[in-house]
Amino acid sequence: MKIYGDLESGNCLKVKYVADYTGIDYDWIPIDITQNESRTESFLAINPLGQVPVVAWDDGRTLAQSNAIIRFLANGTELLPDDPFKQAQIDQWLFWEQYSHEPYVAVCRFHMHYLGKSKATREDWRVKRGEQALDSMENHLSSREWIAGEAFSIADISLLAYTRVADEGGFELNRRPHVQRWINQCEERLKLK
Ligand SMILES: N[C@@H](CCC(=O)N[C@@H](CS)C(=O)NCC(=O)O)C(=O)O
Repeated sequence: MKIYGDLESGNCLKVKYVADYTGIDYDWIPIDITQNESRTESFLAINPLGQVPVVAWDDGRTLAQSNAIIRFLANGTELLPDDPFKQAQIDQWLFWEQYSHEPYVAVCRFHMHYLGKSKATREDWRVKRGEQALDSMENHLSSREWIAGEAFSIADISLLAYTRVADEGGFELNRRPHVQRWINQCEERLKLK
């Protein structure tokens, strides 16, 4: 399996985290999105949408969209229970991550971290939605150990990717102790520290 990704991208790191945790063998193919490497003819042949992450197998199959990829890779592992309702509980957080968290937290981080722009130049409406997403997580995690169900899952990995670097987008993690505790737990599980 080949993972095409940029190591600065949380969406790509989700895939790496799941592959490393579950022991899946892969080749990492670096794609530097700042150098438009996701727009070359050879890359567009793998993902016509021009985005990383994308995964390719020797038999010609490809799969894009970080949460679809991690959901597929996690099948049959402890990161995704077999029970359909428990899977749906995880899915609700994967969808929430893409609709209510990533477009705000990750895009503010892109603005500052990738483009080198100042915190003051972030879009107010986007900052507001990012703060709301992190507050929702703080509230949710105040009474639970993990994001979905009783165990560490791909819901945690999906949300971890951009939450752990939210400070690079100008968001304060210091005043969110439950989120911080959860980040530490996830990082320990993934051996990121
Ligand atoms: N919803 C997609 C988002 C993918 C995405 O936005 N990828 C960015 C990097 S994080 C990218 O490839 N940007 C380069 C481009 O759009 O040209 C996912 O979850 O995989």
